[in-house]
Amino acid sequence: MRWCGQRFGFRFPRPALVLGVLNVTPDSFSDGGLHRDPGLAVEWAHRLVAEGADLIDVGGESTRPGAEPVEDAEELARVIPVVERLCRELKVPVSIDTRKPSVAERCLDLGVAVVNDIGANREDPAMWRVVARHGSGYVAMHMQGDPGTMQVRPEYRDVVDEVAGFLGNRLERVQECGVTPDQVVLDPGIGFGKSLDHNLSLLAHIDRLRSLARPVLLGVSRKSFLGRVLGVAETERLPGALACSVWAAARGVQLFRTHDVAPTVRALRTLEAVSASLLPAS
Ligand code: HH2
Repeated sequence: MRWCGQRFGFRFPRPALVLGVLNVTPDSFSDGGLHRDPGLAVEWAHRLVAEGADLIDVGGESTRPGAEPVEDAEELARVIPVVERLCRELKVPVSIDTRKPSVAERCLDLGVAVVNDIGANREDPAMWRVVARHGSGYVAMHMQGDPGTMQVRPEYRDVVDEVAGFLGNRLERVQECGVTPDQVVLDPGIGFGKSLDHNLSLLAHIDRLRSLARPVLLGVSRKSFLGRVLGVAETERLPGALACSVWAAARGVQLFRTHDVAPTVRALRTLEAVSASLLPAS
């Protein structure tokens, strides 16, 4: 299996890929305000790459539960100075975490390789046309509702079935707009319109997404469901995130979005060393 676009290409099986998170927002739930100065943001991205990040995922709008939407112009003003420099300076692909076709398009013009679309639940195909036109990578993430209200009593008949069905449907819809399957990665959207039980069920049965025959991306880093499991604040959630990532990697998940690149890379490399010593079942 391949995941590729005009500016990047990865072939699987291969060691798991790690996306380093770079939020240039004032209000992201765990790193809001830390990277608002473009110079510091770029420095941070270089550090994440040195720690082993395979891609850098830049976000200019917080999508934490209860977040208010940000205007296009404001989001562009936040991300463009950083994206411009990262596309020139980094040796790894840059991805843009946005729901807005206008932001995606501008970033792709500057050299961004991947659109990470947490708003893949939309009905308007404008974003998919942008991705098709630029031949970029595309992450389609499941979200029930919108960040403003998504955590108000999320409901599913069968969360694993519904999320898998949604992602399969998006894979078809994007192709209708000219995006090829090779460009697409699928993400169950942990924490996006899901209760604690929904998140845990999705993780427990994450291997069911393999039937979609596309690489799967997981974002658990510092998320509140870990706080509920462990009873700890954001700064103390790394062991929980590593446990989930290793669990998922052992079940075939290939991409991990994280704020904590070095420990995530080390945990995944350890798992891969153990797996490489597995004897075939007799
Ligand atoms: N989670 C967040 C943002 N973008 N993208 C994908 N594909 N998958 C995720 O799970 C995901 C995502 C939320 O994390 P963060 O960026 O740290 O927070 P905020 O939305 O507050 O900026």
